[in-house]
Amino acid sequence: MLLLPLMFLLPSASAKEMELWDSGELAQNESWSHTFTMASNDMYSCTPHPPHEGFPDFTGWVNVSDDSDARADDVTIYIDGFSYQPSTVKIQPGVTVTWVNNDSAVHTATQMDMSGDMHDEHTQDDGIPGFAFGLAVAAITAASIVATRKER
Ligand SMILES: [Cu+2]
Repeated sequence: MLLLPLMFLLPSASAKEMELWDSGELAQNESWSHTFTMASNDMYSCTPHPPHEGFPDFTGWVNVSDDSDARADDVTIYIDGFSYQPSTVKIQPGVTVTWVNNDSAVHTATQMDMSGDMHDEHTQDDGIPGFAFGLAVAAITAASIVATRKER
């Protein structure tokens, strides 16, 4: 009986793997690398200098696909003059991207949360109904256990 709600909780475990990637703070000349394994189209920005706080052009895209024009070799993106250069890279799964901060200011390369946006609609939303339904089943199970105990 207890296994049933656990099965419905599993989709929320897979949703956790969708954790957003983040370089953390990079001082001048520091770098950070991330290997992209799955097809995706990730938008990213700098946490201390986000688009909505006066840095509308300080964003980048990492497009991961098997397309013939996607790069198979590892890529370096330079953070220079409050911009990502190049700002868009198109790579194949398995490619490692390295960000190097050339500015004296501290920057990050932080994946933006696109949940609610069409980009990640089905991957982000899948876990939530499963999780809610799992909670409901768990609540009913707990209630029936309590009810059973009261009968004794
Ligand atoms: Cu910055």
